Amino acid sequence: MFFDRKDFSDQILLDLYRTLLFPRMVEEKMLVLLRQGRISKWFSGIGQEAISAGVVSALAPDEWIMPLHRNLGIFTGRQMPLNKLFLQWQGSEEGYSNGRERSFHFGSREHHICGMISHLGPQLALADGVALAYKLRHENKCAVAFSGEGGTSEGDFHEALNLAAVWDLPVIFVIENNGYGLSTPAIEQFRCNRLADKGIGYGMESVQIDGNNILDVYDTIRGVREYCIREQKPYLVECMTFRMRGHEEASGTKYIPAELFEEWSKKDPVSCYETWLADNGLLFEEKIKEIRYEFRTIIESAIAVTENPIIPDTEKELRDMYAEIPRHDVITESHSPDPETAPSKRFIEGIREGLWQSMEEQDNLILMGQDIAAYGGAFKITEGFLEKFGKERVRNTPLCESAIVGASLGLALEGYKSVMEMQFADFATVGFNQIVNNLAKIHYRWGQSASTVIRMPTGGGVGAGPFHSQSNEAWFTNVPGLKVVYPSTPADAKGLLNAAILDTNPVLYFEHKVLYRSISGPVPEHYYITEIGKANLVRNGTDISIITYGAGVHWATALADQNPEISFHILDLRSLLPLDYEAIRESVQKTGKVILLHEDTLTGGIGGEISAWIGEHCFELLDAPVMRCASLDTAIPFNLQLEKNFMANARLWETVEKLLAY
Ligand SMILES: Cc1ncc(C[n+]2csc(CCOP(=O)(O)OP(=O)(O)O)c2C)c(N)n1
Repeated sequence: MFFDRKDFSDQILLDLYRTLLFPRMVEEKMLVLLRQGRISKWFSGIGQEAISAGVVSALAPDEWIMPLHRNLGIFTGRQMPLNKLFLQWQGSEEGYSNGRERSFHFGSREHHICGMISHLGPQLALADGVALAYKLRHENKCAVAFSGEGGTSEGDFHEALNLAAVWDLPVIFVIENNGYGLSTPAIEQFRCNRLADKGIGYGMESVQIDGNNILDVYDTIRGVREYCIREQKPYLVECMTFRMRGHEEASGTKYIPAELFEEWSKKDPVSCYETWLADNGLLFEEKIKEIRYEFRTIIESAIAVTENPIIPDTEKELRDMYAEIPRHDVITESHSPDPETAPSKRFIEGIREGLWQSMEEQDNLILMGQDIAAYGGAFKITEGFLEKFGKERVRNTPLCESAIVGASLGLALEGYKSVMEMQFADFATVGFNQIVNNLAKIHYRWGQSASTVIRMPTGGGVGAGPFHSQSNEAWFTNVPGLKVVYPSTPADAKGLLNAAILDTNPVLYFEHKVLYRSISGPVPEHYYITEIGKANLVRNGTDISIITYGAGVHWATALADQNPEISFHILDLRSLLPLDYEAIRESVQKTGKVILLHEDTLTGGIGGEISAWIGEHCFELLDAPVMRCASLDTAIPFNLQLEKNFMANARLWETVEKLLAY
């Protein structure tokens, strides 16, 4: 292997050796521990260490890295204490994730490392978000994200690279091409000659290098980093390497031809570099022994302190799913505002005003979404925002929901808040993984908050068919770590949006499209919040309780207006996650007869969950079975008559009659 020392000092060359050798020795120890059954799983990076060591050495210590499962060298290269790493790998409470995460699936703010979730691909867009934060602050920094060659087949790879290119973000995308996915060879993974060639398609500079040559990696990344910062552009680096062990230790290597191991063992990154240093008089045998002894001692003493079993604390487990909301002195409007003092506005204006005032209040708030800038968004909610707040904060995005949700998390890592407009709630499906796995779980996993809001224009009634009208809120109420809010009045539309933006957790904000321009009501002009998790008593009554939200609130009040002889008790939940159980209990107590009404389909809708809770906790308060009134268990149809028939509202009166007659 040819090493070109360029202008590197002896000290740099020796430091690189140490950064390269240490993870190799840690790994060798891990393999022993694995055989002894002291750790459960290990993804080996033996043979690939030069990539992590070169990358981490070329970056500033406060530049974020998004490593994967074979990048031990990133963690050790950032000087993370080895004993804490061992504790992490053994699932100890004293590791980096309170025993909640395995192997490399954790991060550390202190070390500017955001570890992966299991899914390959989504971490790439986080680097975009971080790089956007650097760019907005005009900092001389760039972010780095890793992918294996297998991971490049994921849609997330495409979205992240395209977004970085379009937004001119200083990100280095590093592909570690070790020839195999789990067992799948590169020939069954892609058809381009070199993965570096993909850069051309994104309008991005790229290079293919020898990933086993520490000096090549270090020098390339150093230069590429300078380029990314100077030019404010991303760069793709393909590092050719080989994995000398199985995908993970239990999976073996039978599927890899033996000749490949022979060939690549001659290119071992550690021994080749060691030999070169020795040949050039920079290392000698005694020194090598001394360094290895030093490392062995560190490693042995780090493992010695690892045997504390976790005593589960359920309260703590539940609490840690969410980040604490910081104290603030914003006015909380908990009830419907006074129509005498607050001007009447349409629902859409409530949303718009909340967004506008939040943008004024918080200059670290970024808006992102398709067509939201000059065009003002599909529903014109952000019309005029570009002119007022500028194109850095009001950002049109390419069509890449997953990358934008990922970027919002990257922004959060760097202290920015963002509101993403999902053009229609239906399209959350293509950002689903980022929402339910990355945003939702990160705080529980390693204490990082994901302070983002996703606006979800939702619901039917406009004849828009199965993919522009769905009620998909229940997909998310099943995911701990998320908050789900769903206003029904203009005042709550504003207050809940402001609260969502102030919250430190990921909040899905559902806004019903039919309500946008059909509903008006008093909206206080000042900046205020409506507390998340608090329901609103719309009507106090004694015969039947209707517990509902969104459009359901208006169906219920219309029905109550038409039937004044029945005393309806109507509760607007406003928040679906968390639910206001106290208000639900009070509603049950008031009438003993409960209808759970929602536009969402019946099976698996939130009504089922609330019904179960009432059955468990309020059984003695009931005078009749809890009834659910929901939309049909079908896709939502296009034809208006079919759609009307689909809607829960079509069966509301018959449900009331049934319950009254019980
Ligand atoms: C989205 C997703 N699909 C499948 C897997 C299972 N899986 C884990 S690692 C792996 C192979 C990855 O290959 P590559 O990206 O080349 O990285 P390498 O493991 O070779 O470093 C697979 C299929 C996963 N983690 N995520």
